[in-house]
Amino acid sequence: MIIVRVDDHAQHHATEMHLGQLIPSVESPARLQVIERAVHAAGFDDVHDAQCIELSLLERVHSPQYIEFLSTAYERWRAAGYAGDAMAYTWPARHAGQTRPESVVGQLGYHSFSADCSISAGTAGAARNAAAAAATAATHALQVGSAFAMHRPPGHHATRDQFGGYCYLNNAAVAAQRLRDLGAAKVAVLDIDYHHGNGTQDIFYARDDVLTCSIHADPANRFPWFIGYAAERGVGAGEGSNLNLPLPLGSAFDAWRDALHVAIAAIRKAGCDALVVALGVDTFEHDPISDFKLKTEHYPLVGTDIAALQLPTALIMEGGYLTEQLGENVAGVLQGFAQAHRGSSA
Ligand code: SP5
Ligand code: ZN
Repeated sequence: MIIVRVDDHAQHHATEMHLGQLIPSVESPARLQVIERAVHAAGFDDVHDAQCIELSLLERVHSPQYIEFLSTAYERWRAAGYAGDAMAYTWPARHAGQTRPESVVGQLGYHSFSADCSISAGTAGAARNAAAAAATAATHALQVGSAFAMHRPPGHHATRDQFGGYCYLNNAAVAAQRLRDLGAAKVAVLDIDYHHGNGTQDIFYARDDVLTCSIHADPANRFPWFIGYAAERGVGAGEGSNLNLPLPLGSAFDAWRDALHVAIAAIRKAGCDALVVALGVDTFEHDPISDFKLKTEHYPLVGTDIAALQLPTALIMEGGYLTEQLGENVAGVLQGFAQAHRGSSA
């Protein structure tokens, strides 16, 4: 398995609105340091730099207007004289028109859906590097069988033109689009982060060439609250190409693994020829913001189960917050996967 690394992620450290208080985001630079250390300690030494990502690929996933907004928002915010990180305070009211305000303050509301993250110095660059890592991992996956994009910030909450949930560019969607562009006829995205992959669902909702599956905490009780329900199955040509498997709060590995097997069966049935794994390990029993009950010993089994699909696979880092076992849990998935995946001789 190839490991794709990024530069400059530590310059992204946003502010999070948490139950009435602004705090440094739990999606911290320290997360990636811990993950990098554990992945290397586990013996993964085929490490490649992320290659620069073409704007044309990003624009097949995100709107050009949004990409431009992201890359200039922090400077515009500071130039307007505001302090701290760039953060919205007004979102479009229900039944509001589609007007996109001129001011950076209005645009922050237009281009975000939650206040758990903001745009700091370094956010645009780190997000771009993460998307680049995801695209690079997709390319390597087709060439050698599998690759892991080891980056932050995560991506699966970012929609075509909104950030939220610590996510700015949808790295998993970029990887899926890259796989399509390189010739995979049908791509599956399997999202195992604790939270629903709303952005990925949204981006591919009307498409039949990307099957999106997500196993997550019931949104009736957890972020992202308004999306992630089982009844959401896709629309138009994409009807039947979205599978949501919400689980009750407190779910343990047995129930979680049953859902994993449902998703894997759906991916097999759809005849997908490449796979993107949105790899969050915030399902861990001691995760500071989540409440599933997976244990460290379960993560290699997760990797093994996914490898049984025997598809070219790009594993894309998503959530999982700072705990003593964060790195070990990520490396555990990779090890379980690598041992069971036969890769490719191409
Ligand atoms: C990629 C990902 O896992 N995003 C999750 C975003 C969830 N944000 C809302 C949850 C708020 C938790 N706040 C934590 C404060 C810790 N004291
Ligand atoms: Zn998550």
